[in-house]
Amino acid sequence: MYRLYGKPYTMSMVPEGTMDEIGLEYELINLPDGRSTDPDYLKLRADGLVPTLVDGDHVIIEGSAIAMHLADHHPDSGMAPALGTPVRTLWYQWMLYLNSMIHPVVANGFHADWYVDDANAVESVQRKAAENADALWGQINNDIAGRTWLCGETFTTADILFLVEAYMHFDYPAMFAREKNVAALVGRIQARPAMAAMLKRHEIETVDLG
Ligand SMILES: N[C@@H](CCC(=O)N[C@@H](CS)C(=O)NCC(=O)O)C(=O)O
Repeated sequence: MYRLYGKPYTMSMVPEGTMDEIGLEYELINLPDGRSTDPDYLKLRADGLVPTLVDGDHVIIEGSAIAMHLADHHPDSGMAPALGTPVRTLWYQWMLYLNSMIHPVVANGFHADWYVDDANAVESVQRKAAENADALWGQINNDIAGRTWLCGETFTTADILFLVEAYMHFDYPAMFAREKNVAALVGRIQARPAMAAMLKRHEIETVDLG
């Protein structure tokens, strides 16, 4: 059985939601808050962060990479578009864009103290991160006009990552009110039974986007 190391309301929701959508059984181990210093966990993931998936002898880190691995290993789920298709390329684009462009900005806001020595600068990092996040979601909003799901007509892991990143925005109710296409897509994603159950389990205060 898969074993996932995670924490509530973190990137571990991405592989967790992927396994829920596919209908896989897994053991979930929630770690205590903060970077882990447990030597056994550090053997799995050296930076002490979550998530980590143990799949037999195979250890995989990075929430988005784990989700892509799971989707590829369960092709019937349709969670990863078929190799060689334009939708597959779009899937790569969104998985990497959300992971590498949006998530670091979120992390800048949440963990501003990781990025500056001067405690007085923390607030300014947070403010700038918020500004940058708002600008990026505005661009995404224009980009996704008319889409049913992020990659087109099929629900994929990119939608799960989209949901997680949207709900990690520092002021998601205001962002949803401004960015109507983002709100509509998040509304469709969170209406799926597996996604609704996951948001509830993580005690995320959802916005009614129906
Ligand atoms: N891009 C990395 C992000 C890893 C990361 O920043 N994890 C955070 C949670 S999202 C963490 O473990 N933080 C320690 C803590 O806040 O307790 C991934 O997806 O694996």
